[in-house]
Amino acid sequence: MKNYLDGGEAILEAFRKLKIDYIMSSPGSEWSPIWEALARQKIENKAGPTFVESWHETLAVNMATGYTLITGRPQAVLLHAGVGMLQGSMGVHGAMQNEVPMVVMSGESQTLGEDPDLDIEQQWYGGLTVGGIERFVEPVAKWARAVTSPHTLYESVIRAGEMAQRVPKGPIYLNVALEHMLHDWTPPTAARDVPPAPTLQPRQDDIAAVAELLRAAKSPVIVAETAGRDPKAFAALVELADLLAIPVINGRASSYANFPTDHPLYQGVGNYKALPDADLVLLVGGRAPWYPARRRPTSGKIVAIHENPLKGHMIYQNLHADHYLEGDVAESIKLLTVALKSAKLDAATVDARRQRWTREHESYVAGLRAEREKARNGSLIDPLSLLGALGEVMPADTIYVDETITHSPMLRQHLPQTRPQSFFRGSGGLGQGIGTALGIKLAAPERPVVLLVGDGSFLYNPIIQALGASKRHDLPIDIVILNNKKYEAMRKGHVHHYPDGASASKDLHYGVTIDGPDYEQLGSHFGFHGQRVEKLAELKDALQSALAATQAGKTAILNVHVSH
Ligand SMILES: Cc1ncc(C[n+]2csc(CCOP(=O)(O)OP(=O)(O)O)c2C)c(N)n1
Repeated sequence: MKNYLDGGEAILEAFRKLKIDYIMSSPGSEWSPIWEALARQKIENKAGPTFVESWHETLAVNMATGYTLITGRPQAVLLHAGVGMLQGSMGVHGAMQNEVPMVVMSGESQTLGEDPDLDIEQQWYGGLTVGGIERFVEPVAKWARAVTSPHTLYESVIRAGEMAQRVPKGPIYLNVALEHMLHDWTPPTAARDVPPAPTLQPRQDDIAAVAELLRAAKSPVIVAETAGRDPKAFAALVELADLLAIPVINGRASSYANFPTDHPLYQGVGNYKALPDADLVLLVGGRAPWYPARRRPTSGKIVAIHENPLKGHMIYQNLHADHYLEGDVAESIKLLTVALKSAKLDAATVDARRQRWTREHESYVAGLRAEREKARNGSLIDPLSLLGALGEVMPADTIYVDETITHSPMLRQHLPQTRPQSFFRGSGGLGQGIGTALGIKLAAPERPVVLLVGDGSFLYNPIIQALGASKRHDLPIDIVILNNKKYEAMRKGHVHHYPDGASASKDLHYGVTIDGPDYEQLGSHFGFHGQRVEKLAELKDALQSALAATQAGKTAILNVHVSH
């Protein structure tokens, strides 16, 4: 057996130094140098990343996203040439929008068979080599370049991993020539262990100024949008809100569990009625908190808190911020709490506020309960009944991944989110939910993971490939399809713009009906559990059976026929 020390080993060693746990990949023939290095890693029983193979590029990227959403640590994604990269590009675009760090790589040949001393395979000459894959990737990645030589390869990968973690976090793409990977490599004489990116925090003066605004405020409000992606921020927000009895609202576009929904200060999603009278609004992790953006929701001051408040990937934003605290969200909130703990607080004002918002919380929760009870009517399954049943059946540490459309607002309002990292909604286009859920399961194997997905959205996913990955990598998840047999969002949007048009008048719609398959049977190829649920009376038992199946290691697909 020959021991090659080449560019493949350089890349794998860089991944080891970056403490990358997983290489998510969908195969391509440029990766034989990495596979050779991985085989040696295994034979020599050496520590290093685990190779996770997928049958589809979207899946490989999405699994990396899901894993990093839980752990915060970037992973590696290896795709094939320009074609694989294009296939995975929507996942990369989603990672960019979600500020998820990752190192994505694909390769092509530079010599194309013309080097008499290097017999590369012939498929690279023809359409496969495009001569600059990075041009495909530039618009959807934070940074995209070709590695310049075999001599810069190792440090280029290290730097890609370091850059991905820096603010704004995001996907870094490297085009690696096959020839560079096949080239001999001399490891650096003093290879370093790569430190994680430091946590950034705002200046103490800025913290003191905002703490004073908070201390003096009579009616402060917190609007949280992306804060809860980090469990430390979830805990820090609870401590700050508790200290001053500040009500917490999840922003209209919130995509994470930011604050415990059973906390007496929690006031719901997009429930902005407290904002007009607020004299101070803390906007925690805000991307697009108000709509239309021009409509300032308060006459009070607005403080935007995030390491990257102005998103370069968005074409337009108007946060109306009067102050910024720029740095890690958890760290900024903790610093505010420390400053306020040493300030003189008006206990009577804080007490009165707590009582008022506790009453408001109770009435809000009672309103939600009444909505759910009203929906339990007849034999059909109103989506609200499904959400109620999930709340009753699923354990408190369940992680929900949301890929629904018209049901999403009610889902975010009604699903219990009492633990950190119990809710995620992706960015970008449809079709990424299953992969994200599988990546989340990989990072949190002890927690139940439920994907809630519309029938239309489900069909954009690489379903068979994802079920294969669930089986092969032992990642059992619950897939609950909210099946209304249509793209309801399309119908709604059409009627919104043409309320008295031909379609609305004659109920004649294009782009709406879905004549889908028996979704519950799709898992049968893998020995998975599946059930079609059409009656309300069957729903709870069905959810329990699905949970039992996942606890026994099998993914479950529930095809729930919802009434709208
Ligand atoms: C990749 C991609 N293609 C198309 C769309 C456009 N789109 C947005 S919502 C939607 C309908 C989704 O249908 P479904 O999941 O059944 O939800 P419903 O509208 O019925 O609530 C479509 C097609 C998209 N967002 N992403």
